[in-house]
Amino acid sequence: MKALLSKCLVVFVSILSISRAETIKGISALQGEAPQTDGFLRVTHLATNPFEQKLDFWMTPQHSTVPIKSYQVEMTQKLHVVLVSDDFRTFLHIHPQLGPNGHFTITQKFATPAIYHVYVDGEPNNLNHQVFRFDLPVGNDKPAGARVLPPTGMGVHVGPYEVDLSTVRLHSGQMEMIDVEILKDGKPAKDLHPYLGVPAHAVFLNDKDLSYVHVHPMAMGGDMDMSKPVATLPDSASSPPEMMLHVSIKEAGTYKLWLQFRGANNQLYIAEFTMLAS
Ligand SMILES: [Cu+2]
Repeated sequence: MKALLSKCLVVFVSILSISRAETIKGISALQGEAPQTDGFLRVTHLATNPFEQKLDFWMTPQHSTVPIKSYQVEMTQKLHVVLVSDDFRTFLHIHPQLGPNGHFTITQKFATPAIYHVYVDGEPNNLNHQVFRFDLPVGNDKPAGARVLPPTGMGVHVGPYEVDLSTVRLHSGQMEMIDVEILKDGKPAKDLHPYLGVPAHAVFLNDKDLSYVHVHPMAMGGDMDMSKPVATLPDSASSPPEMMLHVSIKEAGTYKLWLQFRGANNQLYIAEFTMLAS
């Protein structure tokens, strides 16, 4: 027993000695908005597996070192984290858990080496959305080079579904409405369910400055009063195949849109579009 303990201790100490941690200050990434807090990420790289990293996020009032402890629950979570590889091919949406010290932590496994752009999106201390971007090298610290966003058209296939938008061309500086329809076997899908309380989640990233826009389509025909907070739906609810996406893009450019929704058997799907904002 004693021998085992000392062996464990040796292994533990050697892991400690080869893991390294660094703190990265976040870049404000919510398009068109000035930040009201600062954001930080402490990442612990474990040399035992470069594709597994411990992530620790926190926000502070500006120019402070004291983590904020209070966050609003939004779309069923206190912090939404989106990770996108530099080539825009990999998209992950995760939810670290808030501890009493104001730190959100999660251990994240990555499948492919890349620089990941990590966006944290939360509403601390009753403020509006604060979004920060961190650039995290995972097993590779070279940028992917120029991102190629091939035109997708207005309809894409994902799993058994076809997702159709009414347009992939937007006008910057104004509120646009995009109809979203999800089909299965050529007919409006009847087996959709909310994901994190809403029919779908839409994240737009600008392919040049990496600015972030996150919106949630609303059920067509439902209560579309945008002045009210969005009511979240339970996972068991059914979700309509027709939705309306209100989005205001502030900068002209090319965007990738990831539209995430939940279909039959609790399965998540991501429909990917290239959008052009003039
Ligand atoms: Cu989320």
